[in-house]
Amino acid sequence: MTASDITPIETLLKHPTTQTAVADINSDTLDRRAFIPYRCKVFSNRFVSLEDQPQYRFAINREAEKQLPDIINNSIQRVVAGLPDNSDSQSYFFKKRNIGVVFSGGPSPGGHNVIAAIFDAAKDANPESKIFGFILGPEGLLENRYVEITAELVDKYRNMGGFTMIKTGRTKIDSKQKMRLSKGTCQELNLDALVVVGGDDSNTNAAFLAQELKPYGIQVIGIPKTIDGDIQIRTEDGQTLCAISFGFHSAARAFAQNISNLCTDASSDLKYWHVCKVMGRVASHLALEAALQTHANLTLIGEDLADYVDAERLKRAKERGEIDYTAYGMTLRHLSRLICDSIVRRAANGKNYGVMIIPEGVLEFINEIQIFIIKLNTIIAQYNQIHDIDFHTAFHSLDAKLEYLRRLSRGITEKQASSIWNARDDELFNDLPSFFQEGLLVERDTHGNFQFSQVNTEKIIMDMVKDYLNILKEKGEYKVGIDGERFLYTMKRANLDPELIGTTIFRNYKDDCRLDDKKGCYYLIKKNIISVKTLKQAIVSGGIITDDENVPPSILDIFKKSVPNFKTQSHFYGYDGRGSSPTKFDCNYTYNLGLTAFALIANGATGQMAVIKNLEHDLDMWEPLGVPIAKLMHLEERKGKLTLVMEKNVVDTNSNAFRIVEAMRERWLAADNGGDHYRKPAPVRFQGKSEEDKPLTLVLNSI
Ligand code: FBP
Repeated sequence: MTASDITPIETLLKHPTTQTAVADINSDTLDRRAFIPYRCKVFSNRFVSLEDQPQYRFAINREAEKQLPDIINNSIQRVVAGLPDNSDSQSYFFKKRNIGVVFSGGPSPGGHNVIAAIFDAAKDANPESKIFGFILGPEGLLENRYVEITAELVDKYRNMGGFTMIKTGRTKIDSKQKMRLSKGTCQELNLDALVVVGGDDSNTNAAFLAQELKPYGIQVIGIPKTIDGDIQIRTEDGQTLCAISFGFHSAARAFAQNISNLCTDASSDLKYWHVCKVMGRVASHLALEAALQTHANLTLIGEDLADYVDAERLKRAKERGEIDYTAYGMTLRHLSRLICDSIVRRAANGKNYGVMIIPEGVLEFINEIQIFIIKLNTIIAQYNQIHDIDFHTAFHSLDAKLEYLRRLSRGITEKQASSIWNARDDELFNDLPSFFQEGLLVERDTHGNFQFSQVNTEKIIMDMVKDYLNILKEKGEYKVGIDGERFLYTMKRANLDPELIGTTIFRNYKDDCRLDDKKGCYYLIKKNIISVKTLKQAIVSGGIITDDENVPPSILDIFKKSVPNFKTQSHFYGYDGRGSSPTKFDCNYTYNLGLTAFALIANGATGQMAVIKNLEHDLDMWEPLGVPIAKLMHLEERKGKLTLVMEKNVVDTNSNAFRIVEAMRERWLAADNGGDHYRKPAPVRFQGKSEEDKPLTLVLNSI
C-alpha cells in the first residue's frame, strides 16, 4: 500500500462505521436503559398502604430494646393496594416530599434502579417532590454534598451496574458528632426521609439514624444491598422474608461465567489447576452459587469447615479414654491435606488438572486464623483508643508491627493488650510467612471488619498444598495415572509385552483393569518407582532388561508421563462481578425495592428495611414488605468491643442448597476414569428463559 492509498484519518474518523464502532454508548446499553422492570402486582395501584403482619415474629435483643427504643416495637408491614378511606392519609401519601438517598459500602449491581424507582414513585405521587443523592456515600451526608436527581440523570443509569451515579463510600456514622452532622444535613435540605442502600453495617447505621431522627420527623428506610448475599431475613420460626440481598445474583452469574470458561480451559489442555478465589468477606454464599452453576471440581465452603469434626482423631482419643478438643474445627494444615487428597485422587485417574473455588472469607472459619484475627482486632482497637496516632500510622512497616507485638508479649508495653498476646501467640505468629503476617495486620475497615479482600488467601492455602504435594510425590503417592489404552498402544509399537511390563511397573495392573478392557482404565506406577534409577531397578529385577541395558524409551516415556507437575493459575473474582451489569432478576428486584421504600415513606414508616418476600418464586408472587431493622440486631465483637449490629447470615449447612452441593461433591470432583461434569451456565441475557434466571441457591432452598 502506498501513502496515497491510505485514507486520511479525518475521513476515517468521520465514517459512519467508525462512529458506530467507537461510540461510548452501544446499542446494548441503549436497550438496557430502555428496559422497563416488572412491578409487583400491588404497585399497579397508584395508592398503596401498609398492613401489619403480626404472624411474623423475631426474638428481640435486650440491647436493641435499650438502644433503639423508638423503633424496636415497629411491626412487619405488608404493602397492600389502596389507602384507608381517610383524606388525611391520602393527602399525606401525595404530599410534596424531599427524599435523600445514600449508597453505602461496596457497589452492588442494581443500585441505580433503587434510585430510579424512588424517583418514579415520588414524582408520580407528587411531581414537586425532590430526590437528592448524597455523593460518595455517608461522607456526602456528613458534608452535605449531594446532587438533585433529575429525570435525565435517572434515565442515563436505569438498569446499569455500579453506583456510578452518586458513587459510594465506607464512612461509618458511628459518633455523636457524625450523627449531629447527618441530622444537620437532613434539616438543611428539609428532608422528609432518607433511604440508606447498604449491607449489614450500613443498615445498622440506618437504624441508629432512624432512632436519632424520629423526634425531628425525618424517616429512615434501609435497603438490603451486598453481593455477599449475607443479608437474609428469617423469622423466629424460620419463615423467609428476604431470601437474598440485591446484587448477589448478578455477581454470582459473572463469577460463574468466568469459572465455567476456566473449566473448559482446564479440560482442554489438561495442565493447570485453576484456583478461583471468589468474593464474600465472610459468608461463602457466592462460592456455593458458583459451585452450583459450574460444577467446578472442588469448592470450599467456609461454614462447612467450621463445623468440621475429625472423627478419626476423636475415636483415637476415646480409645485412650480422653477427649481431644483439637478434633473440632479445621486447621489450615488439615485443610491443605484435604485439598491434596482431591488433587492426588484426580491425578491417579489421569486428571492432573481441575478447577477449585476458594471463598474469600474462608480463613475466618479456620480456628487458628480466627483467633489471630480477633486478638489482632482487639490489640489494634485498644491501641487506637489509647493513643493519638493510629496503629497503622505509628507502625508503618511489618517489622515495626512485629516488634510492637513482641514487646506486648513480654509485657513491656500496654498492660491490657499484653494479656491478649502472649509469648506463644508471638511464636506462632512469627512462624507464618511474612506476606500472611502482613495480611493479618492490614488496616481494618471503618466498621472494624477484617478486610479479607486484601489478603492473599489462596496463596496461603496453595503454598501449603504445594509443599504437601511435594512430600506425597517423594513418597510415591502422588502420580498421574496412565491411560490403559495408551499404555497398550505404546507397548505394542515398541514390541514389548504389556502384561510383563504392566505387572512390573504398575501397582494396579491386574487389580483394576483386565487386558481386554483397558479403555478408560488408569494404571498407577508403583510407589517405590520415583526416579529413573528406581524405575531401572524395578525393570531389572522384573527381568525385562539386564543391569547393563538402558531403560527402553517407551517405558521411560510412560514413567515420565506419570510424574506430576502441579501447575496452578490463580484468579480473583470480586470487583469484576461487583461492577457487572445487573441481571434481569436484579433489575426487577431493585426496582421493586425502590417502590417499596417509597411506599414505606409515604405511609409514615421509619426504621424499616424494604424487602421483597417470595423472591425464590415467580414474579407474580413477589410481596413487598417493611421489616423493623431493630429486630434484626444482635451483639457482635467489633474493634474489640461487643457492639449492636444487624446480624449477617452465613451459609446454613442444613440448607437444601448446601446439602445438595455436599452430596454432589464426589461426582463433581470426578476422581474416576469417567469424564468431568462441568456445567455451562446460560449467558446472562434479558430475553428468553434459563435455569439461572434466579439464584440456584434460592431455587433449591425453596424445595
Ligand atoms: P459490602 O458488604 O459493602 O456490600 O461489600 C462487600 C464486598 O464486596 C466484599 O465481598 C469484599 O470483601 C469487600 O466488599 C471488599 O471491600 P473493598 O471495596 O473495601 O475492597
